[in-house]
Amino acid sequence: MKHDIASRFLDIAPEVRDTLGQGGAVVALESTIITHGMPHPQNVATAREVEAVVRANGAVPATIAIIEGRIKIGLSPEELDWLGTARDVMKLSRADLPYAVASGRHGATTVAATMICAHLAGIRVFATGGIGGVHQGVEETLDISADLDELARTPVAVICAGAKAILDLPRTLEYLETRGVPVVGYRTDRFPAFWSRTSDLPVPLRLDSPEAMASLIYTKESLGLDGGVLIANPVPEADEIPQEEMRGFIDRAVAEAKARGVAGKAVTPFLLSHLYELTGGRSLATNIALVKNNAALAAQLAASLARQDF
Ligand code: PSU
Ligand code: MN
Repeated sequence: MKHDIASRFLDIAPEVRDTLGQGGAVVALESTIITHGMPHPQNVATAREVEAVVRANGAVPATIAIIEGRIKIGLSPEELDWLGTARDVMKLSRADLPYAVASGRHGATTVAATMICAHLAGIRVFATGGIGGVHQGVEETLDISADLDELARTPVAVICAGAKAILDLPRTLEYLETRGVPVVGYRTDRFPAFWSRTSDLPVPLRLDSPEAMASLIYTKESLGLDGGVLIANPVPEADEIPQEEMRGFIDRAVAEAKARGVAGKAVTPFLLSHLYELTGGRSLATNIALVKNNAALAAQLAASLARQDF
């Protein structure tokens, strides 16, 4: 545990606490994907499956959410079920996490907030779907996800399938470079675009095994370099929606969001649900597949870090 103060606010599930205490492998999982990223009941089914994938790959899952102001590190099956249909759940990033805790609210953690909570609990690896990034039209809106700055400051490795192509991907990568975040392609030279295995962009760095990534994280920590590492893991080929096919859907969804004046925190959830309609549900099937794929890699990485076999 990072601070004793933090323990006042954290409820760490017994299995997670025991595993961390023994230096074992734990993978943090976010909850915004459950409350704001997928429809019910696929959200709960996916959350369960993702936890099972983490276990099958040698680590203990810790899904993170705020319930009545308590920071939960690891949810019970009942809590997970409840979260799947709960109302009045805030979408929490760095800016509003302490508000939700102080006022006893419920909250789902985004990538940024999940990193903060994972770090407080002593978890070094976190699997998600896609990170937030620089939005298209940033010149007008200044909409840059707090996920990017969190990656620059909090030492948690985030395994994602790249960033959603609803974002401005070149500027997202540029921003990460400026802020000193290592962006590593897993067995790829191209930055993946969430539903699609590749974008047109090269990925800055490349590693081909969980052990090599564990070595990078260990070395970065040993050198006293703070901040996280972003690992970009392409969706499996069988589940992808190729870039050319996705582009038209994305352009329509982004235009619709703009026409309706959707802004701020609502943008990402709106685009995800609109794309679900436009693709006849295919975008969701891909989303589920890529999250599971990321959970497997995250567990392998956490296990390697725990064994120090690099
Ligand atoms: N990836 C998904 N579904 C999601 C998100 C990412 O597949 O719902 C969420 C993550 O929690 C991410 C957030 O942190 O969207 C980014 O939101 P914003 O752009 O408002 O920062
Ligand atoms: Mn935003």
